[in-house]
Amino acid sequence: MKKDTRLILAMDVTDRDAALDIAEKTSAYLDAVKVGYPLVLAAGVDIISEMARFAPVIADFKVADIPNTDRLILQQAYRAGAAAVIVHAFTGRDSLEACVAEAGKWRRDVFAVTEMSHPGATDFMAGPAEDMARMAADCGVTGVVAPATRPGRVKQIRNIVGELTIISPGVGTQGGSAGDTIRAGADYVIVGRSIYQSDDPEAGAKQMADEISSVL
Ligand code: OMP
Repeated sequence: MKKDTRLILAMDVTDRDAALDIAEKTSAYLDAVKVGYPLVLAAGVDIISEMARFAPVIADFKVADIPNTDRLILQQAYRAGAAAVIVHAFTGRDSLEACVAEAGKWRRDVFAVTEMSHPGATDFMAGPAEDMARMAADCGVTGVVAPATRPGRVKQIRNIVGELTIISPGVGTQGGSAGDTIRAGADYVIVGRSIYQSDDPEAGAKQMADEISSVL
């Protein structure tokens, strides 16, 4: 993945044409676009290759199953044109290893979720998040997902994963700040609604990219 603007747009837009229009308008400011269930279920899996015309696509399928099912899901995501897939780490080492092996076959990336960004993540996920980050690094993932809503946690997870890539959602609508998240050690921030729901997504993406570059 290129590391230019360090901005990943979460394209949780459920209208295919609107999503493609926003991708085209914002692509100059994006290092990647993240596509998940909302858009893929609305528009079909071909939306991944259509989006890939504008930016590398991270398929956010939060894969969380037994190793064989995980492997099959990643295979389909990469076949559809995804540059990377997001998987859960809580399913354990064997499942994560299957994901890393499949990513390796395709020479693509895989990111493992540690602690999520929403308040409910503190109910269960926060406790084992550092162990999950350690295991994910040990399994050979490309990187991990860590919460921009808690920059302190990004910093702690950075200490665990070393040079691995950290991508951080929760900036904007969820309350996180792009600058604080990058300063805490994230490589990229993931931003959705505060860009795609704004009156001018292109200006919104530019503003976010400028904010990031101001702290680099
Ligand atoms: P906004 O809240 O609209 O900026 O979107 C954030 C995006 O990041 C959504 O696509 C979420 O599904 C995703 N996300 C989180 O918000 N929190 C997480 O902990 C993990 C993810 C993710 O894996 O991308």
